[in-house]
Amino acid sequence: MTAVPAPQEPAVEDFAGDALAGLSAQPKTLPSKYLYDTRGSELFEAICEQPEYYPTRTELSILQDEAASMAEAVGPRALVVEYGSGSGIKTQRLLDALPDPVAYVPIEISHSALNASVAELATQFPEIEMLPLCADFLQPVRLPASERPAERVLIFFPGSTLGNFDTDAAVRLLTTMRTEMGDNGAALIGIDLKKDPAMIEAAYNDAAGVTADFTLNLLDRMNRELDADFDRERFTHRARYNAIAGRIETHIVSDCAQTVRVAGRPIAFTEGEGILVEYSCKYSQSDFAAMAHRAGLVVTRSWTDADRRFALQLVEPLPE
Ligand code: AVI
Repeated sequence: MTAVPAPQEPAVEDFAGDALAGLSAQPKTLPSKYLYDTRGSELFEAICEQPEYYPTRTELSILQDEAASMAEAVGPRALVVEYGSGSGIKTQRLLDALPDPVAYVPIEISHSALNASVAELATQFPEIEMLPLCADFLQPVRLPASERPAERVLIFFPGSTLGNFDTDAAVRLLTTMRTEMGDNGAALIGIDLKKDPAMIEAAYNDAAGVTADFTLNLLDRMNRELDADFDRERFTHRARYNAIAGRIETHIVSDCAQTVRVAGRPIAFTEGEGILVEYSCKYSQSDFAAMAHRAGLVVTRSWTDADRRFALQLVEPLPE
């Protein structure tokens, strides 16, 4: 299966430019998308296996327990679009549950990740047309037409990846979904719910140190790719829940005053100074409904686990 490039090629990421801009800003930041090089993606898979990291297994259990009800709400012959292609088992559960989906369209910027995910699904679901699209899902794309006519578009965005965007960016992404789904479409979105802060913090500070390794891998990546000279031993992972903003804020914190070179430029750190590398926003049902409303969408169904840790929300266009 060959990936269909979007009409406009995805922009090449400018890691050096983004890193230097973020590290020169006050406070220092780095875009969270750079956490996912090959090693970072492996470490993220390992995070999902940690006992403290409840979102993945909770979302999977909802997909399993509520499959029939989701199938009924979505209906037959959907064209299933997935933003990103990193969620193999969740996609399988959804495609298994839906009645006669006509096509699967993963939208993913990395050719290799796209091809790997589609190769596996194509053998498991030979009757579903695979239409991979190599593009940045943050930009609106024209969806490919399936051979068999689709009843409606269903956009699948699991994993609470929406929570890695701040509210305005999340609303922009929901607005893109609203455009892409058309007037008859829907989106099924995984969100992590607000709960006991201790449980949330534990999920981002696992005892085995896998999340710390994932975060600090960004320093190794800059050393490799940007000719930087970070000493990992002089930095610490810190993930704290900000209850007012309702989000985990992950920082890489400098243990001492030091100057590091990145792409030939000196970057000075004071002792205790942090680089913000990720937000993981947690929502109440009403927080999410308000964001959806700003994007012209309404929550028509919501499925949660018994402990109300996580939710899968079905959103559809707001009636005119
Ligand atoms: C991908 N994303 C939804 C994860 C999260 O929970 O925010 C990334 C992650 N970062 C640390 N642990 C997991």
